[in-house]
Amino acid sequence: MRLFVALPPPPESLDEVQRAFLPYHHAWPGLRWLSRDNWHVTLAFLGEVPDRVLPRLEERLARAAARHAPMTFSFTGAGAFPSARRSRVVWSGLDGPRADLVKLAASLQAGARRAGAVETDDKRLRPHLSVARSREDVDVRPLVAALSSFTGAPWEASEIHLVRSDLGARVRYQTVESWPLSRTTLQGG
Ligand code: 2AM
Repeated sequence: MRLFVALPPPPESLDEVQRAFLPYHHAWPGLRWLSRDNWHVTLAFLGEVPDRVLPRLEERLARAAARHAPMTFSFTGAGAFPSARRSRVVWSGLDGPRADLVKLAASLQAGARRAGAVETDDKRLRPHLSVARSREDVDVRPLVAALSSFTGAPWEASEIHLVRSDLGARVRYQTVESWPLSRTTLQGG
């Protein structure tokens, strides 16, 4: 099955992002706005994982989650991959302890690899919430500029989800399992 690990932001925070982008939908017909039900912050893309690897994978992810503490983020502005001038993916960014998030993602990826998930995407994480995609390059610089002052309320990232992605006419995401970020500051290191 095709799997990834993600942070599920709270619905109120997704509402804020949705409200911020909504006024621009009609002006950008080249963008395909993603279903709000599917919005998430990807931490690690694991690719195709054999069923037999799942128990070991879940053990490793649980262990990695337990080694990290909850973190506070807020959504901020807009950006695009690979660039605003030639965008294929439009996203909102995350303000907060990005270095901690990158560390969490690296530890999830390392755990997944050790468990036998061999297709993990090892590119360095650039934390974002994807909201739209396009098949062609779209110059979204005016959209990025218009949303530059958007900042959502702070929210706590306190758990990770292992999500199954079923590709088809309509992409479907289903949470397989979730674990709390349960390190307390008292435990140290
Ligand atoms: P995204 O985070 O920009 O939306 C499932 O495909 C999720 O994993 C999506 O959220 C997707 O992009 C993310 N992802 C990260 N690396 C990926 C890759 N190499 N292939 C497909 N999706 C990837």
